[in-house]
Amino acid sequence: MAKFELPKLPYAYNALEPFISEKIMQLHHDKHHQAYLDNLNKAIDIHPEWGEKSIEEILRTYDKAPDDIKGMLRNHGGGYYNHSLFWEMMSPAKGQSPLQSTAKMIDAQFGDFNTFKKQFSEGATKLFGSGWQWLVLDGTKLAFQSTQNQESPLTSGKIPILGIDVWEHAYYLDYQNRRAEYIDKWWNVVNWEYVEKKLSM
Ligand code: MN3
Repeated sequence: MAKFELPKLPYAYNALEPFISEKIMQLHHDKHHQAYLDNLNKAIDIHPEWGEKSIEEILRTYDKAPDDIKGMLRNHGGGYYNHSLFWEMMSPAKGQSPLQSTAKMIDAQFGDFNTFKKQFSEGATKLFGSGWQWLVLDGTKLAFQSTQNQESPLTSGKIPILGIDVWEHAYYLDYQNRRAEYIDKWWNVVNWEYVEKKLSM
């Protein structure tokens, strides 16, 4: 019995154009996200007791899982969770800016928004291979984190606030090898309302 389900995209496939194309969103959600989900559910079929945990709990504790599903939980559980967040972290309401408490926290931690944006983008650009660049809560402080493959910030005790997928499947059809350009355009579709809500939780 499949425990986890594919969340619906909270907007139309073409809603993030011209920054992220309909074609990418279709493949990314319907094929890539679906594959992470299917493989996560396969792991849970092998050891159903792991299906009694939330995905967050799985990602915090998979190190204690049996060896035959540990890697599946890390890679596919992480991929399932990261993409579920990623769709929510973007919005068709293009060109938003950080809202009140977010702006305040960013200024306090990084000096100003442009410095924050530059450092986040640099982290995303320099990440070697496939992975994610995150803004996380580390205790009560905002911090950057780069993770390889589908590793979740939850595994190292951080809370993901905002993240960008820099796997080639996230941008290759639109930007080919120009990752920096993809990152630059991606700022247009950041869902700052989502970030504000996460930070006031
Ligand atoms: Mn992806």
